[in-house]
Amino acid sequence: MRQGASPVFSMFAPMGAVQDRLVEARDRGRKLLAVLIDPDFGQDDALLERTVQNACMARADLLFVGGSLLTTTSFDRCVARVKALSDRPVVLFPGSPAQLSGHADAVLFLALISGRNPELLIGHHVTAAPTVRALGLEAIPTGYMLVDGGAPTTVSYVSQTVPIPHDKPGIAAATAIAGELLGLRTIYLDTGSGARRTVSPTMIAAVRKAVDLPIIVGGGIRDGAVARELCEAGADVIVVGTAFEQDPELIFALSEAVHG
Ligand code: 1GP
Repeated sequence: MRQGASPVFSMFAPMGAVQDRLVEARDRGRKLLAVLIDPDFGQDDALLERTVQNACMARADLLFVGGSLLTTTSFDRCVARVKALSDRPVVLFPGSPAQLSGHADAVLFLALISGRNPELLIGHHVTAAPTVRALGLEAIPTGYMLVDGGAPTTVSYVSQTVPIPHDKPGIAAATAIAGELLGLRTIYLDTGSGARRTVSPTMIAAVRKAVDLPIIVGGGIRDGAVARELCEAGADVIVVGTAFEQDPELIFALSEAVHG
């Protein structure tokens, strides 16, 4: 059961509510901003509080929590704190089956479809599924595609997968179509946290043309003009983590750019 819900949450409460928001945003051409909170970073209570409060004040649409490699043992506490501080849907972006919490509203149930690591295509899902069900979390079947962002990232190392080359939009489009045909409900194009380069607008446009699914884009996004360009190419949700850790006030400009 979800615990610690704020009264404001009732707007988003029904199962499937987060997925519905993604589809509605795509249908209406309304772009969404997701703030990614790394639970290791979230151990600093004051910084976490400031980041979440800024996210709410700046009208960020979603709060993602997760990371590909965590050192904290207080993942659940971090999610509970984010939920208690915010009136936004809290969505888990788990790097492993250990990153589940009943304090969240939903989980991106990620299949790393750009890779060929069976554990990340089905193994971790089998491990996590009973807990996801028991917690009553909304699971959003997500085709996660790692794209080369100019240098190896933690996620490429930890997942032991080869990213899609940055200049191969056709591979990304074919992979996204496969994900859609397999029944996945959203596509996440990511160059990884702190990447030097974002996913290219050309690749986003190719994926947009290939599938109807909502498209989430993250990795290396640091300024509003770039975020806007990625939205115009077809991204429905822009995810930013590292840039807000470095400058929590940046969220206001980014939010304005994304919301247009
Ligand atoms: C990483 O998409 C996210 O998986 C966000 O990346 O930390 O570079 O913003 P950044």
